Amino acid sequence: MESTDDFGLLDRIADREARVGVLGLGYVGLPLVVHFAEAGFRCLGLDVKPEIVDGVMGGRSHIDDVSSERVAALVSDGSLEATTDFDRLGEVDVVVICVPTPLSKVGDPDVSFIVSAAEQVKERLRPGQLVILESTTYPGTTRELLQNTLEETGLTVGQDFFLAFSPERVDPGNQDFTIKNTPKIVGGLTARCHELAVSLYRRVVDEVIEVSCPEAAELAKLLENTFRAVNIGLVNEMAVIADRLGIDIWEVVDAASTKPYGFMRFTPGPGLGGHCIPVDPQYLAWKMRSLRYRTRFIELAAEVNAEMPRYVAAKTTEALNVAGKAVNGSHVLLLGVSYKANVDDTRESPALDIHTLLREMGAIVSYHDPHVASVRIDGEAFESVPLVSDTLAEADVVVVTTDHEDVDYDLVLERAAIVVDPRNALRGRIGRAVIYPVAGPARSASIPPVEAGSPV
Ligand code: SAJ
Repeated sequence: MESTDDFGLLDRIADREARVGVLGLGYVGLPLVVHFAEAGFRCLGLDVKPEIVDGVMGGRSHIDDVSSERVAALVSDGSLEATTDFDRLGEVDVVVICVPTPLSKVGDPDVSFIVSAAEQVKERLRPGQLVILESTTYPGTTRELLQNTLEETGLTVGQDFFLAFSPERVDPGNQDFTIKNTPKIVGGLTARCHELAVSLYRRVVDEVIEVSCPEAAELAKLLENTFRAVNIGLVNEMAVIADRLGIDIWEVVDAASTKPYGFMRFTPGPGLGGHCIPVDPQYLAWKMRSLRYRTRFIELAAEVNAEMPRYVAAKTTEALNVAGKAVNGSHVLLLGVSYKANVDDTRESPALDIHTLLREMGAIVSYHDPHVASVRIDGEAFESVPLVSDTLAEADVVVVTTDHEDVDYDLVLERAAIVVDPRNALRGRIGRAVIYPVAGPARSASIPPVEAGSPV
């Protein structure tokens, strides 16, 4: 039974009188709550970590994309508060849940953060509240998990409280696409839920994309990131194919990328890192396994991508062999341990797998990463070494595992003996070093260039 009454919430949203709570102040929640506050709403950020809450209340941001100045200004004018006191959830008209959705140790979805957030909201749920889930999750979570938990209060969705799903589309470090100018998908449980959620986001984003139900919104997000995982898997398999054929994969990708329609550029690499792309598709695979359906593209892409660290370790072995050296006892310098260029995040980074694989083969492995001063790998702590002539000269081989922009590649070219370059960070350049791309022939100033017209 749909409520005719929205408890005046629609008007309070329109007048920006509605109080907005954001549960989870990580790389999604903090930018979001700051954005709502800057749009004129009085906001309450909630997090289980006192250090995060104290930081916000002290006018400090722990997220690169949000400056401390912005946080401080909002806290001092009273439009942003943060607390660990979840009893205060009753104060807000809107609760947006932005908690992590990782994988468990066995690779299944870990929705424990959503479950605990739902329980926290349930204990303070009152008539008239709008609850929105933004965390990436499998289709059905909002309806099966959140609605059921919240209705244990005896309140009814669409009548007493309102519920919707709107996937986060925060791309850390992206200066071009912000919360405001990135279209926001919204799917409500009922018409009234939908109307309220759409109205809320229309006040803070340029474009709201309405879908018919939360499941469509949940699956749209998974399609976006599964699309990436599968295409990255495809281009990685193309790299292996090109290598077998003696063809430079980067030349092939660059050439294919000139097609002005019907093609989208992806580039091969040492594997698939980050907390989104390797993870999100597994939420869909898990859900479909429960419905006895195998998501073959997701599984195959995961297999190909997971194999790439081993492929790079094999390339490194090959490069040492050509130089008459065994991996065992060789000094290997990895350039970059974060999962992609110019970030400091090492979650699921393929560089860590490569580090482990080479050490298992007896190599002495060190790393240099201007963004990561230290990292734990298999329980052992490692520190970034300075990128200077000596460290390059001491290395039997250098592997470019992350193509950070702020690395002195000129020095690498001139001081390293051998470079394995799965990221094509050296962009085809020639120098003293013998360079092994992820696919295709080695090159060096001392190797005569390949005659044009024939595969290498
Ligand atoms: N990668 C490749 N080849 C590619 C692209 C990526 O090997 O062509 C690797 C990266 O090195 C990294 C992993 O895949 O290890 C994931 O890279 P990513 O570029 O997808 O970066 P993420 O994980 O930061 O993805 C986020 C996602 N944003 C959200 O979920 C809101 C994704 O949807 C964005 O498209 C992506 O950022 C982006 O474009 O930066």
